[in-house]
Amino acid sequence: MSDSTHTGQVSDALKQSLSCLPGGLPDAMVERILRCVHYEPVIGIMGKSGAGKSSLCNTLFSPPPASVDAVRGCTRRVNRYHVRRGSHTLYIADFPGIAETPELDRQYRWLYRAWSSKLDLIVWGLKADERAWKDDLRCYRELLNAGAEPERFLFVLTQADKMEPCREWDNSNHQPSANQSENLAIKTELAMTLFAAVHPVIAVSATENYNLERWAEALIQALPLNSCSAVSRHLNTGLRTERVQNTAREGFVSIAGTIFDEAASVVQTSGKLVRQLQRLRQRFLSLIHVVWHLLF
Ligand SMILES: Nc1nc2c(ncn2[C@@H]2O[C@H](COP(=O)(O)OP(=O)(O)OP(=O)(O)O)[C@@H](O)[C@H]2O)c(=O)[nH]1
Ligand SMILES: [Mg+2]
Repeated sequence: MSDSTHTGQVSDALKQSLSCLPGGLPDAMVERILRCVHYEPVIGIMGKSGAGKSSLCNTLFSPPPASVDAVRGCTRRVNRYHVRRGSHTLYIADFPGIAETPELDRQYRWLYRAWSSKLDLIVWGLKADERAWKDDLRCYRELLNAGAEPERFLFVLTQADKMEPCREWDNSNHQPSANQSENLAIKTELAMTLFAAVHPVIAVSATENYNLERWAEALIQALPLNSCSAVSRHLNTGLRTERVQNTAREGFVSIAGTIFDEAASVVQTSGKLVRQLQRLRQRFLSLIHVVWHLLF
């Protein structure tokens, strides 16, 4: 069955469940719900050149959208990838990396500032084996000073397999050694402190497929409520874990609750009606919970 058939059936069922509300309220509420369903999030990927931003972005989607270069910085402008699944669209803004040359840096820092307010979330790649994050810190603080909100940033430790002692990486199980794990934990803690990160910092390796499920869960948790379901829809099947789906579903139910409360506030309420509205709200949100997987 197509996306639009599902959406049509769900929208009819939702309107039916709200039919005791007066006037055009059920239609208006369902229209707001559908606007959230078709919301098109934009996720930005920022950080130093060669941090592995494009590679990380490629682990999310299939076929991989970004180009990757081993030596030269290869993202020169903001590549805006359009990812479609059924009637749903997600935009990925893959940014050129900072700290390549001072001239490019001036341009790129301007670019980061111009875009930061347009993004639902900014994933900031920090290379795990990098000794100095001074350029990242400077650029991040500039963005905060220009008004960016710290909760919009999700820092991620990239290329975890290169963490010292890198020769100890377990190539068969794609896991760090005990020494590497210890160093990764120290580096993760350092990133949390230096950047005063709002969301957990997680160490991943895109090429080794290491810790990507945990990272996808952190990504969905860090997103604003209005975009987490829409983003979850586009994750590669392996990354759409039970926890990812639960978090996204709860986020959407919470948005539906807000839509219900705003609509209910215009209804004249007596004591009896308040109790009826509470029961209706519960039934409506249970229905949203059940039909979520048909919408996303
Ligand atoms: N070992 C290892 N190499 C990686 C990993 N992620 C990326 N790389 C390699 O690091 C190099 C740079 O990766 P990119 O994804 O192009 O980095 P970028 O941050 O997009 O670089 P710019 O576009 O220059 O800003 C490439 O050779 C990748 O193959 C990883 O998790 N492990
Ligand atoms: Mg790139």
